[in-house]
Amino acid sequence: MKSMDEPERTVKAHARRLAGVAEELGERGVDVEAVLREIQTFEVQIPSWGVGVGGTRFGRYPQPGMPNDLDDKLDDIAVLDKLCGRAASAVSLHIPWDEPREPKALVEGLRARGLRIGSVNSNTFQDQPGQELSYRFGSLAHVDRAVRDRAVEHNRHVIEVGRTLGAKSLTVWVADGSNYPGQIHSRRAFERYVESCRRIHEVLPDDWTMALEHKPFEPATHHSVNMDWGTSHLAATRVGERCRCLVDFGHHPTLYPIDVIVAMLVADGRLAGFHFNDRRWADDDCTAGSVAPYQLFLVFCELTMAARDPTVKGFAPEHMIDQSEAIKDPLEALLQTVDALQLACAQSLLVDYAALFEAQERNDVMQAERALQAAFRTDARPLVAEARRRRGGAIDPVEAFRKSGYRAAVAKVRPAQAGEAGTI
Ligand code: PSV
Ligand code: MN
Repeated sequence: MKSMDEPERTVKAHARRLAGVAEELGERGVDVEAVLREIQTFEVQIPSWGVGVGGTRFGRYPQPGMPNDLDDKLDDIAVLDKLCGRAASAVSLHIPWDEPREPKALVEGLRARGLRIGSVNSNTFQDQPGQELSYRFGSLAHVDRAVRDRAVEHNRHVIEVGRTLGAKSLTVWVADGSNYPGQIHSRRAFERYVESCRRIHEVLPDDWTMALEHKPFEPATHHSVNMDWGTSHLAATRVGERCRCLVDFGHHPTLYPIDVIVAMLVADGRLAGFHFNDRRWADDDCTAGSVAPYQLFLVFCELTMAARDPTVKGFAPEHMIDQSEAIKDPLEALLQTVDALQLACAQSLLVDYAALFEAQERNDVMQAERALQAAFRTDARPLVAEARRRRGGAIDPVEAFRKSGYRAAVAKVRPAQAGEAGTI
């Protein structure tokens, strides 16, 4: 992709808006330079599966220029990373979806593009071609020891691949659960799940962590074996010291306050990190911050509070995006997502926490809420754009991406993908 010479009008408007917000924040006693520095440290991992077009069970509409292999995906992520000012340099892989043929060559491929590996994700929620022991009735929690062994073995294999790539964490999500009441013995299934996870934890390299991801349902329609943060926490504490809980924004009952889940996991040192998206139904369907930006902001407030609290030890959550775009250009959606995350991060840095805590102590509900809303309702977009610009990124990444003509250029060389029929 060519260098970013953004339109004069974008550059001028940015300078004007930045000066305006800097003046307002200066009057409120905010150290704007310190905020800009902190925004610049924000990083989020990009999933290898996130740069392709997604779909639903009704079908999938291919778009021109979609990536066809891991190299294409890395090319796309490198473009994204550059536009975002290097906030998205780590790539998270699902194995076997993006199993590298030559892990060592992948290390080189990442390095050549200024990227690096993030977490590695195991996939035991699908049978692979020719797989004899099926996951139809579960994987790590299956009643049959042989199936569990296979699923444990797969996770150990993912750790091995991740080691060669330089990864430091394994993410485990299983589809295990039930479609009908009575189908499985819930408690025993949970115990089998924990036992299998323990066998994975046993071989975890010393400097690695392992993340369990919960989800209430789907594809299991009655319940998932790891169905909520409480179950996930119980499992993690039983599995081992380096096992934590991952919070995917889509995986909660409607209106559940995700910020409070985060607070609880921080309280016990078990927050692994996030899969960012926004929730409309059961899973990773929407661009982060597109539906409930206040919820996203509240989560970032919890993170900022934890990071500044000396009593919270070893706080280092991993941020990752996990969303699926059926309609938008997936790269544009990811640009929008990184921007939304940086914005929520910036807003959380603008909260007057001293005033917030003081209002809480006085049971002054109004002033406590006003402390949050004053930050949320500040237009922090120029701060995010400036932080990005200082790291070589674009003031307006989506505009710069469109202007670059990248998608049209790759569409000429990437074979078109076939549409897929729905399965209903
Ligand atoms: C499951 O719905 C999930 O959120 C898990 O993170 C999977 O690994 C990912 O989506 C991709 O299907
Ligand atoms: Mn997820």
